[in-house]
Amino acid sequence: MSLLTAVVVWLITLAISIPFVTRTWWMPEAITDIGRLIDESFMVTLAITGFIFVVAQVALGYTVWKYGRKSDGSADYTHGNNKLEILWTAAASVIFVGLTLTGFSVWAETRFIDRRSMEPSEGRLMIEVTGQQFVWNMRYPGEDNQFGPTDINLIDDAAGNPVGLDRDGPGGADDIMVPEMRVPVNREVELALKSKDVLHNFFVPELRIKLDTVPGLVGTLRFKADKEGKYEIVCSELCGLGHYKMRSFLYVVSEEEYDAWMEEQASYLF
Ligand SMILES: [Cu+2]
Repeated sequence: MSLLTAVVVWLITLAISIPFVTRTWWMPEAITDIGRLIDESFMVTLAITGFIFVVAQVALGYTVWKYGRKSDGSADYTHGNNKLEILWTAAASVIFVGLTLTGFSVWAETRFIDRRSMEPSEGRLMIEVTGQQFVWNMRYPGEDNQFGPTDINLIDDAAGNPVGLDRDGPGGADDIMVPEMRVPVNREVELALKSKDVLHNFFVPELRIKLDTVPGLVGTLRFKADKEGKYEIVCSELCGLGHYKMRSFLYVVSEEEYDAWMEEQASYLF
């Protein structure tokens, strides 16, 4: 009977491991350099924790098999083993701190940007993303590369002004508001993430970036997509009844296609 239990434990372990080894239901392919580095970091973590998981489950099965209920009662009672406690606590600490140190720079690369104003950074395409129940609003600074001022009294969803942009303010006349995101391939993009109402979360799986949008705060994310295509933008923070349909799309297109689109958007303004 103990052997049967042990075999069941081992079979479950094997079944759980198969999708990870064969990469069934895997993540979509990363489309940024940083995304690929994050994947590397992820694989190192998965290999270490996966190895420990399998070893622990094999040991569990073996223990059940060897010391399961037996008529001769051969198992001993133990008060614990300090040496072992110290050993595995130290080992876990080394692994966790080590993984943090190796993954830290990759993680920081997409997030730590000096952002005290809404001025576009040198050479980057700046896009302001405002989450609201239940849509994503993208704002481009337009030809002058400067975002116009906003005023809460000017917010009017029905009139196509979800962020209260003041068209008469400095730099406001040419700002472009769209429900979808379009960026040129291989261009550094910087996002300023905001929320109008509750917490949302901006997530594009292929970019491997994800950040809460918090009312009153400006979050920043950076990316440089190197593969053209259409990618889903999802809200991954439960934000209300319509959360499930809060999605948009990121289009990574050629420089020419992007310019043509920008021109078309600008033509609607005047
Ligand atoms: Cu949301």
